[in-house]
Amino acid sequence: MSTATRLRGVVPLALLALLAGVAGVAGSYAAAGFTPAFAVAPIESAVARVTPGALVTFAITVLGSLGQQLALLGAVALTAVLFAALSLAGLVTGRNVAATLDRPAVSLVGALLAGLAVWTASALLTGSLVESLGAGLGVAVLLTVAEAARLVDPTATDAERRSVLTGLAGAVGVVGLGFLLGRRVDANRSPGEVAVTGEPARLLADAEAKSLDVQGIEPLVSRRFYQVDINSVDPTVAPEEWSLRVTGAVDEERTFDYADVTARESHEEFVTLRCVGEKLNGTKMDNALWTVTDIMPFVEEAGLPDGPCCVMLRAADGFYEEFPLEALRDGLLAYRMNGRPLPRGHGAPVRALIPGHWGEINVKWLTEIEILEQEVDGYWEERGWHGTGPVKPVAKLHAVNTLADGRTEVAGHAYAGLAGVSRVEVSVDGGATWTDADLSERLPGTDVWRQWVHRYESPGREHEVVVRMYDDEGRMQGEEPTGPYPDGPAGWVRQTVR
Ligand SMILES: Nc1nc2c(c(=O)[nH]1)N[C@H]1C(S)=C(S)[C@@H](COP(=O)(O)O)O[C@H]1N2
Ligand SMILES: [Mo]
Repeated sequence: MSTATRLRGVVPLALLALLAGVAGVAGSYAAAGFTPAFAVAPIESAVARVTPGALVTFAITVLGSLGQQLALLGAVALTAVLFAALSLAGLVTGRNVAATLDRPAVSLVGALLAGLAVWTASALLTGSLVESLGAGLGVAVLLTVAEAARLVDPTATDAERRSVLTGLAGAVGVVGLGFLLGRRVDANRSPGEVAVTGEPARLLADAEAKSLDVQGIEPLVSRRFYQVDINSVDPTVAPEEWSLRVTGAVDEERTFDYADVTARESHEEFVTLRCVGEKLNGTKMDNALWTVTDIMPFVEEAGLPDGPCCVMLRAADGFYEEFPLEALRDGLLAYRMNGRPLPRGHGAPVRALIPGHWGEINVKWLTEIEILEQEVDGYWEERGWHGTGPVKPVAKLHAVNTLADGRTEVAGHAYAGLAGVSRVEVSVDGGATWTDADLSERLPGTDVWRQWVHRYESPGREHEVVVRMYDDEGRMQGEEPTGPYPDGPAGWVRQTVR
């Protein structure tokens, strides 16, 4: 056989294998939904772990959420290729055995072998034997159908092509079905609407009443709370299987379960979070009402000696952040958000809140509090960021409206963590003159943002609006603009308005 003929023989096999790989991913999604049992999840997090910090930073600061979508897409492709390689091995084995025995139908065994290999691989990757059946079935079904189409008349000149085309149709079917099934799995897992009552309802109503009547800015309790994760697929941790370990430099390591946390004295607290990696005038800053209990009693029950400087919080998604023990003293465990159980995307069943600090140390899906005698780097610090400290002050400008009376309305939020927000000033002439903006009434709490609004007679031409804030000590925020990397964006927000 000439090399060209040989190559021509390989192409349909490779195509079939690729289609099988795609069907395997679809089958995996059908069985697991968007959970860690989805075979793409461990691949994506493995890739994220080995990706150089500079590239991750580029993705965050330049690509934003597109970066995360690309990462997911890349992981889907990688998983499909992995499944395709296993499918190819199965296919080739099946056909070789069939040729040796001179019994063409035996090649169907290849489809079975491929399915078994993919099932095993997925189970090894995800640790979920049952859900991994979906991936194996997707592959086995697709290859069986395609091989069967070829076996109808294996010696015909178009046999391979018939097989590939049938495989293509099969893959379209499996992907469509997989998508529908996977979506159902996801929908079944999300909790229905729960009515909010009691203290949370009262506080949420209060926040709504205090929210400024302005189009285009989030109310004081965000309608859509931003989400930042190291992985696209979030952990699924049921309260009954959750536990929190207190480890490291303590007298005696302790483990607590969900009931231990929720049985404690709790209270409702407004806490604002902001991501160190966001743009200066970005949207990764939000506020919610959390049901919380203090973190320190758990540490003290394990016995906290005098020496340790620091703490490492670890999570079910493999995330970890380290910071001074001092900051943990104000730390909270949150298990409800806006009067409802903590959503999966925000760290269910229990997350940490570290008031006044950048979002990243507010570890979600918390599993371990490790007390340390020495400083070490956390996940983002290993990648060059310095996001464990207090947040920087900011006054954002998110709404520019024209009012019915022709005036211009500009508005946004101001936040400075525990330093508080006492005043926001606006300039509509590029910083030459300044006027006090109106502020929303304060919400109870020490780590909460405020809204500001300013209405003025438009000069009728292009002009530059500048915003700056003052904290509770009367300190004005710095003017100098800096990008997010490495320790968070700073400076006055400026915007050209016409
Ligand atoms: N386990 C875990 N906790 C995490 C993260 C994460 O990826 N994994 N992201 C952190 C970052 S960078 C931020 S800004 C906040 C965001 O919290 P949110 O997603 O609830 O808004 O969570 C922090 N806690
Ligand atoms: Mo963040």
